[in-house]
Amino acid sequence: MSGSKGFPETDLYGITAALLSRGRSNVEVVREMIKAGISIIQYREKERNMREKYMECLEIRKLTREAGVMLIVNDHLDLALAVEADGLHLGQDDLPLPQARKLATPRLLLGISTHSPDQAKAAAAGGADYLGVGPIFATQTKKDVCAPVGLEYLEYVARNISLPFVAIGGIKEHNIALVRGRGATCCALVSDIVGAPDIISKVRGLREKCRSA
Ligand code: 3NM
Repeated sequence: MSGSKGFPETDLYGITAALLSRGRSNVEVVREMIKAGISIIQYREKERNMREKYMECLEIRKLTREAGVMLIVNDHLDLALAVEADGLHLGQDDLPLPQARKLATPRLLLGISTHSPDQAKAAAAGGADYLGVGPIFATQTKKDVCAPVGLEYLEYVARNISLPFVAIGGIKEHNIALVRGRGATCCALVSDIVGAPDIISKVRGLREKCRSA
């Protein structure tokens, strides 16, 4: 997981999604993730307008900064810059990496979702700081995502790409040990964390499973 500027060595990467959060706001969920000891959090919110995202993300920036937690903003370079996030996470249909790099501050970490070896190689050549690798399993959380790539693509990245990466997609307490065992040191989760009634005990459970892998 090391080897690129600034990406933390950590086991879990938490991602927000208000609709899946049992009526809690993203801010409340982030507060719980921080208490649970998660050290990298992505602000991902598909249901709000930009002004609402800005206001919410600003509060999350304050919380994460106070806690020394890294904040990554999904999709929106302008939002990442406006709240002084630590990173931006792009999808394959977003602004291309070199253009984002040109507009970003030099310290902004750039991550990109990849779903195939060709995309991983292109991301490495295009200047990504870390990769999303998935979806490992089927997921309902991302609407326009491709079919699961399974553990084979994860193994390909672990063996062939020297950038840090996070495995993502359908990862939950019951299968995280399998994903770890196939080469992922860091796993990104949405629904299993934000949808947990008790986020702190969920994270504890996930970490126990990670340690057993
Ligand atoms: N990106 P859950 S899968 C945001 O494969 C996202 O790039 C994916 O949500 C990718 O943990 C995904 O609830 C959704 O399955 C992950």
